[in-house]
Amino acid sequence: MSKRFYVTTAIDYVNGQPHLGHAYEKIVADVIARSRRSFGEEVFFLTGLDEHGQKVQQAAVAEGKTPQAYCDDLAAVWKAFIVRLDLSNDDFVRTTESRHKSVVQAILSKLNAEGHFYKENYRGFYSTKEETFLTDKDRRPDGTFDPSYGDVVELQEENYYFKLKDHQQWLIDFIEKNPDFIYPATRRNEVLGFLKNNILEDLCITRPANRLNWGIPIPFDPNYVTYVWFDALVNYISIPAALGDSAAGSAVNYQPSTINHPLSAWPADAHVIGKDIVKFHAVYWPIMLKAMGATLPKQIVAHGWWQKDGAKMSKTTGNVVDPIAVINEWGVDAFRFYVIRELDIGPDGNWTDEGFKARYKAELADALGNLINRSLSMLKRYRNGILPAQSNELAPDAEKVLNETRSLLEQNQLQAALQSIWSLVTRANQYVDRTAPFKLAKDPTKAARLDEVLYNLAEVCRILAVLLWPFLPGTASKIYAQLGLSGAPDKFAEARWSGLKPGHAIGTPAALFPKKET
Ligand code: ME8
Repeated sequence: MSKRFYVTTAIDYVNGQPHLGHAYEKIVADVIARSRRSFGEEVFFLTGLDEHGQKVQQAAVAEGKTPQAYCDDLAAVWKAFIVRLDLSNDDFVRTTESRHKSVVQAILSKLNAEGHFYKENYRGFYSTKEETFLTDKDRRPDGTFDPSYGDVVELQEENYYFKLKDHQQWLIDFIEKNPDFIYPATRRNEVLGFLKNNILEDLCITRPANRLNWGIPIPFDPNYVTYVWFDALVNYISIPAALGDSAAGSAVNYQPSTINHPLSAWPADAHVIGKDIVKFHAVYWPIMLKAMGATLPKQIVAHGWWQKDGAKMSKTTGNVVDPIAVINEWGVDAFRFYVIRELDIGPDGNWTDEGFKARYKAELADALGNLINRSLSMLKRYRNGILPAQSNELAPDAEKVLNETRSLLEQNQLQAALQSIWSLVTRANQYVDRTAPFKLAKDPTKAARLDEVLYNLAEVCRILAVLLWPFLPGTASKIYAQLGLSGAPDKFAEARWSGLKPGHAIGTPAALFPKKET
């Protein structure tokens, strides 16, 4: 059985509100997953929820619920959210599931038995909001801690620590030898700079159960639960292990009982995450995996953060984008298109309602929508919807875009891939303007030329459906249906010229992106 292409998102804090940033990250991962499937690869796409920790415990108490009941209620909201985004995930992990908890405990037992942990008394500062210990290095010049840490309390407690320092030089060497491990290069350089200029502090991997009990119990010491980040990172390997992946299972010392069709996915090919959690994924996670004896993921794909109207999104100031409201009004594909077209993976992005509407009008309604609609309507009107003889006039343009798009998708250049696809949309719209089929139709001596033009346009529409499928799956399927083709346009190999056969009857054209009065 061949290994699947394995792509993940970060797992979201269950007590947060699903917002634009979460939606963006999931759509990026979905486009990557769908494009690989389109290339003919088998894929495993995982997303899910991070459900443990003090904040969840406190919020549940405040609502008079048990933490599990509180998480179950919110998990339903998140699952509905990903359905609205049209995600093609294969599984959905919740860190409170026993299939995940068993693997976390198996890893803890293994690493403990192999001497990776030690117990130590610590006196210092603690941020509950970030669930992390702070040191003097975290203070601002005036001696205070940044308000983003919330209330910082001084405490003294004994905990278990994971020895990270021993692995520091190995990690530097690994990142240097594997230039694609952290994408894009700006983030890679930041991580290398951090590792070369600081001595790694060992990682505190427990919290005393008498202070925080909403966590995975430490198998070798009942007085402790697992630090939420150690728990959360493990999701990427626990789910494959639980689904019978042998590479994952042997690394984590965990074999599920009976699995009929064991998964083969580890190592992950792409962990898609935001810029704020690069250190967890590019420093702690590789060291955890190395200590376990697991193969490392191929790539950490770190995207930037969205702002709205040039300012941080914040519920308190009301400066937020509600993805569901946008989807309700404009459709999921318009939303998916805007976030990928507007923001390349890496830099920060800025959502403006005006920018969204402008792209909707110019690129979706006037460019793509108009091309499909007029091409198919003219074929219907002038040739009764029947494909004329094959003609190859636009074949070189289509072929160029096809090759370019594939290579850009393989390099995570999703924004550039959309630009490339739109170059074909523009080319075909210019072709309509230049050849003027509505004039040709009036002149019976130009019938052969009109046949050529109509074939070329319909075939470009079909190829566009295939190229667009990873990005705009609903729209791509509608184009296929309007072309009278059955099945989904989900195979990249079918984007080769001459898929439409002469004599084929198309379906009924209909507007894909209705114009709106705004
Ligand atoms: O960090 N723009 O969860 P989370 C773009 N549970 N992306 C954003 C964003 C924004 N404005 N705000 C957040 C956690 N994100 C942990 C992850 S993984 C083992 C554990 C991204 O709900 C953020 O960068 O706070 C992260 O990748 C994801 O949303 C989940 O954030």
